[in-house]
Amino acid sequence: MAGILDEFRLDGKVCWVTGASYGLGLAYAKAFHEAGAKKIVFNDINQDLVDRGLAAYKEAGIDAYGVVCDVTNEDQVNALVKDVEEKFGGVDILVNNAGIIKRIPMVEMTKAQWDQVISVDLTGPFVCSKAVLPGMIKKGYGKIINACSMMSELGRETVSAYAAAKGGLKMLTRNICSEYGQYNIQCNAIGPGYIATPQTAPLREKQPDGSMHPFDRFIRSKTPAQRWGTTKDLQGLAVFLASPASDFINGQVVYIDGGILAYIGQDPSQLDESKFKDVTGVEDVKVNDD
Ligand code: NAP
Ligand code: GCO
Repeated sequence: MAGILDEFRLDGKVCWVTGASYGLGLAYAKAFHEAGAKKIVFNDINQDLVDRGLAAYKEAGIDAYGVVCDVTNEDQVNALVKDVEEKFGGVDILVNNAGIIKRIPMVEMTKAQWDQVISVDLTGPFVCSKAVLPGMIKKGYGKIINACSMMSELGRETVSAYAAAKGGLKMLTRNICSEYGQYNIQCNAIGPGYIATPQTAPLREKQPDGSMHPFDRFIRSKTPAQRWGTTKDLQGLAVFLASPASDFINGQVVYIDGGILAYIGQDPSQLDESKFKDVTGVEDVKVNDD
């Protein structure tokens, strides 16, 4: 007899995770595989990254399908979706994970830099979702999971374009839910707090004198758990939102932040550094920060 844990399984499902050669995307894909997914499809922007991803999946015992595809390029995205339909029967679960950040004060940010962030982080999910929705409507089944952020709720210095994109992505999540929920399609978002990945590596780098990066200390003072998150912290929610267990959850952003959004924070100078746990699970492949 099927029990409650079977509701969390992804048997027979084709999962496409964008920008998943490393970082959070790779962690989501590994979790989907473990939950029984039939095929993991991922893309990245060049062959080097796809090859790196393929090696990582192979090492994890996953026969993934990796494709060079820029999420901002509608022709490439449509070609990927068509190819996946022909080879594996169409995308059942899409994770709009690909994202970039530019940490530049707003008055110094060029319009081209702004456009690039909005294009990858907001337009990319629109383009990819638009491409998979007709197949999902036909099947009467589909899950779309967007990569929101603390910056879907909060602002901070230097991340204006990223915050605007992630705030917009929260509303795109609600709109996909509103428009396509009638076809048994659920669109939700994961809102990670500060997670140790290459994207956040510059914020954790030790100072030349060996001391902690001030932002590292700041984040721990803002996080009741007093640590950075790891990719493992996010895997359970990803599987839940991809699985039948969440079939009546739609249009939500679920934050996994160690309590940041609930807490006003404490004076960073009062933190006892000797009690900090080191972060684990950092995939040290490439630092993406320009
Ligand atoms: P990451 O380590 O930088 O990985 C992002 C991936 O997306 C990279 O493989 C990147 O390739 C790829 N990518 C960038 N532009 C692309 C494009 N146009 N088309 C296809 N792929 C593209 O980031 P992460 O930390 O794993 O984060 C994953 C997602 O979660 C992002 O949307 C991020 O904003 C979000 N998020 C992260 C955190 C965190 O603390 N780490 C917190 C909240 C939300 P390149 O290496 O070539 O750029
Ligand atoms: C930053 C960070 C963030 C995080 C994440 C928070 O510079 O503040 O990179 O934006 O990556 O999105 O949830």
